[in-house]
Amino acid sequence: MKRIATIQDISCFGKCSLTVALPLISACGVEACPIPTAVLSTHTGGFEGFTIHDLTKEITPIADHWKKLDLHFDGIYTGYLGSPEQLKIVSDFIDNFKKENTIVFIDPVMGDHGKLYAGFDESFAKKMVSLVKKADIIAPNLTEVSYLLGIDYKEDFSDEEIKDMLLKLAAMGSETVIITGVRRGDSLGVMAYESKKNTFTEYFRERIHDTFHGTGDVFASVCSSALVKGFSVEEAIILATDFVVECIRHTAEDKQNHWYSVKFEECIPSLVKGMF
Ligand code: PXL
Repeated sequence: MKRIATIQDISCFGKCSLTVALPLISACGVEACPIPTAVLSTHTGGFEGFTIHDLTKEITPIADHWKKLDLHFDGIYTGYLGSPEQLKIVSDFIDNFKKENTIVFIDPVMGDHGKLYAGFDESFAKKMVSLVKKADIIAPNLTEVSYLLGIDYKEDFSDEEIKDMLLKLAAMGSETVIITGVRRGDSLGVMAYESKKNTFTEYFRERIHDTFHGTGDVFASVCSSALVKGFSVEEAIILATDFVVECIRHTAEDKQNHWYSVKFEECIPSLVKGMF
């Protein structure tokens, strides 16, 4: 069985980061080993008065113990990281645990819809660039792309502009770049570039006019799991996008009660079908 170490926060209510990654990586048939970087009472996208307890000091001792146990990871998947110090520690973790066959999947979680999440600033975004350089695969949304590349955000970029961004991001060092949340008329999808093959891939689905927190984490969890299981980049993108669309469709009917994330749980059976 393949194994992924996933490093991100645990938001106890709100379904994002680890509370999405753990069940979904497991559902894909991959062993999930979490390093929680912080405990929050909820995610930061719409709840007032959330609490945060930083766990930066725990990361290195956990990594040291894992090193003593000689643990091997087929994938390292990082998501929401809360401080420049955490970026550095996670970068050291990658240096210590990346072996020839380890896939390093970095989702440079920083913002959405043109805005940074609460607590992030432009200097953090600049430092995220050094972590992104360590990745085999990165999966930013367009907000994160605009901060990584220092360009203005807009909702509709042309295909040519997206291709240019993919090439610029690949030049930073990661072999595969996947940009999520690309709009094309009434469709929404992802565009990717694999530098080893020098090929562009894209996958678009119908755009649903509802947005939910946590869908980036759903995409990254499924995509990283599919990749460590040996699916191609194109196959992983299709599996992950179709699952996100299904989750959004399923949740949109109950948006008032479930505005804080998607009801991914009830869609797990179709994810399992695609994975095995
Ligand atoms: O889904 C990304 C994410 C992860 N972790 C925390 C968040 C968010 C998005 O708002 O607030 C704590």
